[in-house]
Amino acid sequence: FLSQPDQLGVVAVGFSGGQCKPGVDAAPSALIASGLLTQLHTELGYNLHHDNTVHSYKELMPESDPDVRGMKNPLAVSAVTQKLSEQVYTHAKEGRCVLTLGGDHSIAIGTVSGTAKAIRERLGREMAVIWVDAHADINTPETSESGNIHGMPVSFLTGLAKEKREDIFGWLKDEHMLSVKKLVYIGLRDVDRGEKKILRDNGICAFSMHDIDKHGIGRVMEMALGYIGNDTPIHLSFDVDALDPLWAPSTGTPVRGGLTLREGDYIAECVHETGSLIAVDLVEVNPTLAPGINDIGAHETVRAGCSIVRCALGESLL
Ligand code: 4U7
Ligand code: MN
Ligand code: MN
Ligand code: MN
Repeated sequence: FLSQPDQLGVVAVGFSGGQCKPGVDAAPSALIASGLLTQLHTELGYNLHHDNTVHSYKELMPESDPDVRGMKNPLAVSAVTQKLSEQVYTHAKEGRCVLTLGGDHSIAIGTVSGTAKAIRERLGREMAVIWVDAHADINTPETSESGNIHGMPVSFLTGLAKEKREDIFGWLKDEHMLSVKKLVYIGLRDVDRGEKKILRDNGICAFSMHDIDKHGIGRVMEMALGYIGNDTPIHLSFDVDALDPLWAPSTGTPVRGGLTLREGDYIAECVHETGSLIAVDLVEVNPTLAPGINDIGAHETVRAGCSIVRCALGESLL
């Protein structure tokens, strides 16, 4: 699906407005400082298309941003994701794979809408999304108890949540949308009551930690990729909190009982092996939330995030 498979578009998104804890905006710089982009170039052989900027989108920040339908920072998140959607679209329409370094998971409203539109225009097809996360991020503004938009991106992307106001996600048009039938979750273990009803009512394909314990990650990936089917472009949206806090403690909403680092890497490797990967998001690394002494937690979390990205983009063990 990539007309330029060795070309990688990179967007670094230093944005934290989809939730309340500062620091997740520092992740792209930390990931890049630890050598991620250099490795992708020198070890994996990608030609990088990157503006060498960590975008903070300061120019898009509204003077005041009151809650709407309980959503926090709705104008800021909408404006940033609208701009990001265009950035990602610009890479994807050239046939490049797109790597987005977040930022909190609200930014997936921008990344997924951008690739969905580009894939429709280039190939006349609908892509699939593999959402690897402890959480389902499918709250509507009405089911959300926190009001944090990083818990809502999937509901806006699938049209389960809608808002007429152009400046609050009303810019999302049909061409940006993802079908609930083309969505697969892996790693779920902290799903809100309203979200469980949404998953059930819409027959959404989801593999929880229970399923991974029961079948093993090998069988779960067979089932997940079997559901998507060969010959469907895949956008991988990886929330680092899918990993167990043992491996990735520096994240805003850690949940115990998660994936091992190897299981996370394996998921990414399997998606790479399909040859259908068109985009990767790595989100929710927060290097300022560092349990333990001497920032060990932050260092380990950044390292885990880099590993996931390298596996998705084709680093092999042998
Ligand atoms: B993340 C939560 F209530 N569901 O809506 C919510 F548990 O992108 C958490 O996956 C959302 O990190 C977590 O606020 C969003 C909560
Ligand atoms: Mn998430
Ligand atoms: Mn999460
Ligand atoms: Mn989180």
